[in-house]
Amino acid sequence: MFFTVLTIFPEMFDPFWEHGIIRRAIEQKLIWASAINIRNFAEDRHQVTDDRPYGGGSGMVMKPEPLAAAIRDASQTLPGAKTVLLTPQGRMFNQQMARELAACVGLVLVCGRYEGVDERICHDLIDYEISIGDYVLTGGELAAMIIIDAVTRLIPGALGGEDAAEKDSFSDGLLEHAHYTRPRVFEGREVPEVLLSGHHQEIERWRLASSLMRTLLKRPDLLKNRELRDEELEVLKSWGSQIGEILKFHRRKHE
Ligand code: 4FV
Repeated sequence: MFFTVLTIFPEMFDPFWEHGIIRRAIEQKLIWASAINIRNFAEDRHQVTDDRPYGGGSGMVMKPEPLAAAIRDASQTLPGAKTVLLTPQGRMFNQQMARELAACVGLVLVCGRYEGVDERICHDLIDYEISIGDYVLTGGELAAMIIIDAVTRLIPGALGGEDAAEKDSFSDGLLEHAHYTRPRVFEGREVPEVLLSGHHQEIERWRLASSLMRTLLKRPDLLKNRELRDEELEVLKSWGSQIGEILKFHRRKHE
């Protein structure tokens, strides 16, 4: 998969390309990634990429000409790649969108700065407007890194274990189960016995229960209108009957 980032601060990406899963994916030629300076496409000798907003007001706006030239150049270099503008106006990024983007041949990620980009860029040069959250950043670069990171780890082989990404939070719409590693006892807290049992079925059932409980407690919104798998239904029913017993006992005690 190809990633081209258009930014006035390409050097921000140097450390990003050189560490962890992203570095390994580049070394394994699972991804090709480059950050291009939009200033290279500004024709004036000061390579100006921003100007004052029409209608007045504070701040500056990114000029359309250098941006359009940069996007067209990147799109020619990456035939079939989708162009993405990182903006608070965009569709909210999530794991499902990461999966969709991972199916693309490439992404041209446009990073705004200042108050944003001239609106005329969005009309016919941008395929997707994506937001990473309802807050305002000083630039789209961090958002571009988040998208490249979340998409790259979904590329087969990027995480090492073939199926590692399938076990992700949100991969099945639930939060991930609790994780434990050595030591068996840490500051008086023990690792759940079942995880030491070697009973893979029991361990899978425990992990499912852990996932459901964490999702129920921390993100009940994720369970709303979500189809339950049989084994999930079984776990919730068992909890339901246990809660039923407790309530029955409570009612009897207070009649
Ligand atoms: C942003 C977001 C974001 C807006 C003006 C860059 C800034 C500045 N991008 N998700 N939230 N962008 O705040 O993606 O140009």
